[in-house]
Parts: sequence; structure tokens; C-alpha cells
Amino acid sequence: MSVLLIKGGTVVGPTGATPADVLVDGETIAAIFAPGRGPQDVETIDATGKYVIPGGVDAHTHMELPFGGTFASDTFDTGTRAAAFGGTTTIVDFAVQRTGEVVQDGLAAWHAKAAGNCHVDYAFHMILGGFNEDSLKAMDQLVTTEGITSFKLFMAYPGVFYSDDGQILRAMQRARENGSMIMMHAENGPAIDVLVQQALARGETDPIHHGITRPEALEAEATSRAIWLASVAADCPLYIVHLSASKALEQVAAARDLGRNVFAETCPQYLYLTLEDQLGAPGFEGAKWVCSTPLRPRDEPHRADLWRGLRTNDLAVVSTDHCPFCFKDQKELGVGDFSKIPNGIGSVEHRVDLLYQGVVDGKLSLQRWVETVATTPARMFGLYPRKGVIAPGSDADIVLYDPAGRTRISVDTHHMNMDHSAWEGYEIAGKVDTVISRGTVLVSGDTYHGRAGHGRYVPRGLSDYLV
Ligand code: DUC
Ligand code: ZN
Ligand code: ZN
Repeated sequence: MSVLLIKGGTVVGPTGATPADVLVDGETIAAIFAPGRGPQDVETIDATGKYVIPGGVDAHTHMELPFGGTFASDTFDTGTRAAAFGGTTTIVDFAVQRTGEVVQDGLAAWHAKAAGNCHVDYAFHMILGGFNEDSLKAMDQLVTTEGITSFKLFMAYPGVFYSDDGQILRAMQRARENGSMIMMHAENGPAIDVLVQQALARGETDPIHHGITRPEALEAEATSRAIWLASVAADCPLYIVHLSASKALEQVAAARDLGRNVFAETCPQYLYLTLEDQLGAPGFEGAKWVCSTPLRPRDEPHRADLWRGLRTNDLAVVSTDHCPFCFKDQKELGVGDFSKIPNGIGSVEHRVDLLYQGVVDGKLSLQRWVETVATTPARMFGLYPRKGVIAPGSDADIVLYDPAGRTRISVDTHHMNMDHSAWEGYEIAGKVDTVISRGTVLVSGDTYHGRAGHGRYVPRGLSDYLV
């Protein structure tokens, strides 16, 4: 097993930024030294001028998700390689139980897709897409023997992944008993479907109508309903995924002020992109940014409120909801009918950079950057302290981040399996320099040293945050 000293950098974690040298022994971090006090006779990586941060943990990805008659275009191979390039060394992907399918069969299918193909470590949440009596028993089994401690339910997508309030309540009650977390796609699907049919009947078929027919009120209403249902289930832990709207955030903040087990994430697209500028792009171009929840109107306060929520911890985590589809043949399924555009944006490669830009812009502290992209997702989903922190005994998942570097995002240079970039032309005043996963250097400058099969399945424990 090789020994490696990362020398001369500034180690950043939730509690501060400190000049320190990090000793890696094999797959784990062995020690942290005051600068220059580590062993002299070992291999070194010079981190002078760089931030040394825990590898990113993206707690929301959808590799190969079946959706809208097609599949998300990144495989576990291409998607985790792209993640590595962007400084993310662990993903938590969503295994899927389709309607009518046995939960464990859905999980086995997800293991089969991922095993031997991942470049970085991976874990799973489980989507309960066909909730019934057996799902309740399966939840217990997944928590106790499979290392899956969080379950996603959908208040949206009737006829596909949708659960009604009774199903949601029963899942929440079971989660309260077995200690797991309910993750909620909080949008009122039946009401959205009415608006979609009305829009199509009026001939409103362009991509922007995807956003207009999913208004803030229907995200806020569903978020509020989920929070109330969780209170009926004895304060079942609840995590709202891809929160995009100010009024939904208000619901989360109010619950948190009462000390409730309510948490939320947002995604880079909601922090930067808008209904008018992207979804409303000319012609069919806006299809690139069709995702749910949708991008929100530019002149409303959503983006500023989400940045503030990240600072105040009403938003605990930034994930990507990485769900890429190519424009050609995939997004194009919705030409002439926005409701047929597969929902999703690909960002797994860019999350760490895009949030670092928030530091540069004065919207987040350096510590909060690391906390929201690595430490808190690890703690939220039972991966800590193995992941999400630079500390003796933790996995040596380490990123050297160069604040003097620059990243220009483009389809020409990204590594995701997509024929466009939702972030084309974005410039970040910083750059992922070196990426290490369990002691193995995957990325060094622009050179890739990783391989499919390096990434391992990581069974998860219960969330650290539950009261
Ligand atoms: N939202 C998306 O944009 N894509 C996949 C599923 C989801 O909820
Ligand atoms: Zn969702
Ligand atoms: Zn998702």
C-alpha cells in the first residue's frame, strides 16, 4: 500500500481553513500534520496555493434512469467518470422500483447496472414507484441489510412514479419506525396535469410551458402537505429534493424553526438559471433545460432566496439531480408537445465548480461550500465520517482545488454523455486540479488515471441529523 503526503495546501472543512499536510496511507487518511511536520521520505503531491477539500458527495443522481420513453444518457461508467473530473468522489444514485415491480428486483437491477462500471464510489437511495404492502416490508429489509436508508416518493407524475397521500403517510410511518428518511419530489402532480392539458389545448406547446404549467404554488403546496403528513407520522424525517421556489423554501424554513426533522436540497440550475433565459430560449432550444421542479421566473426572488437558504442552513445540501438527455432524439421527443420532453439536466461534472463560484461571488463562505457539497450530504445520508471530511480514518477522497485556475464549461470539453451543455460558456474562477479516491489519483490536471470498476458500492447507515 502506498503512502502519500499532500503538502503545502490549505485544508478546508466546515469548521475552518487551515494550512496543513495530509498523509494518506493506502485507501485512508492516516494523519494531518502542521505544515512541514509530516514524514520526509514519502511520495508527495505539492498542494501549494490549493485548497484541500473532501471529495464531493452528490446525493442525487439518475444514471440510466428510464424516463419519458427513453433512458438518461449517462451510464454509471460515463457519469461517474464525469463526476470524478468535477471533484465528486461519491454519488448516491436512485435505484428504481417501477409500478408493479418488486422493490428488491428493482434494486438488483440497479446493482447490476452499476457493479464493475463505476469510477467513483456509489450508494443508492430507493425510489418507491409502486407503493404497496410489500413495499413496507421491503423498506425494513433495505434499511437493515442493504445499506439503503432513504426512500424517494413522488407527489408528481401520476401514472408513473406518483404516490397518493395515503401511500405517502404509510411510507412515512414506516420510515419513522425503522429510522430511515423519506425524500420527497414535492409538486402537486394531478393539478399540474390539468394545467398541462389546458395549455396543450390552447396550442401552447413550446418548452417554456413546461415551467409555466408547474407554478411555484404547486411546489409550495406539495412541500407544505409533505411537511404536514410527516408531522402526522410522528415527525418522520423528511428531505425535500430539488427545491426551486421561494415559497417552498418558506415552508421548509418554518418547519425547521419549529425544530422539525425537515431538510432540503437545491441544485445548481435553480441557483443560476431562469425560466425566461433558458427554458424560454428561441424555438425548441429551451428543451435543454426542461427539468422538474422547473426553472423559476427571473424577476422573482427565487435565486437570491436559495443562496440565502444555503447560508442559513434551511437548505442543507446542493445535489445535481443529474438526469442527462441528449438533445437529438431524446429531448426531441417533445417537439410540438413540451409534456413529452424527457425531464432532466446533466450537471454531475460541474456542481463543485458552480458552488465555488458562489464563494467567489461572496454568496457562500469557503467552509459552507465544502459543507454543502461534501460534508452535509455525507452526514445526511449515513456516509460520514467515511466520506465528506478530511480526518484520520476517513476514506482518502480528496480534491485539490485551485482558486487561481479557471474552468470554462462546454460540450466540447465536458465528459458527460450529452450532446449539449446546460452550462455552455459558463466560466468559473477556480478549477479542480487533482482528484483522489480512496488513495488513488483519478485526475491530475487534465489527465485521467481512473478506471471503471475502481468505484465500490458503499452501504449507508442512518442519517446523522435525526432527532
Ligand atoms: N426530475 C427531473 O428533472 N428528472 C428526473 C426526475 C425528476 O424528478
Ligand atoms: Zn424528483
Ligand atoms: Zn431526481
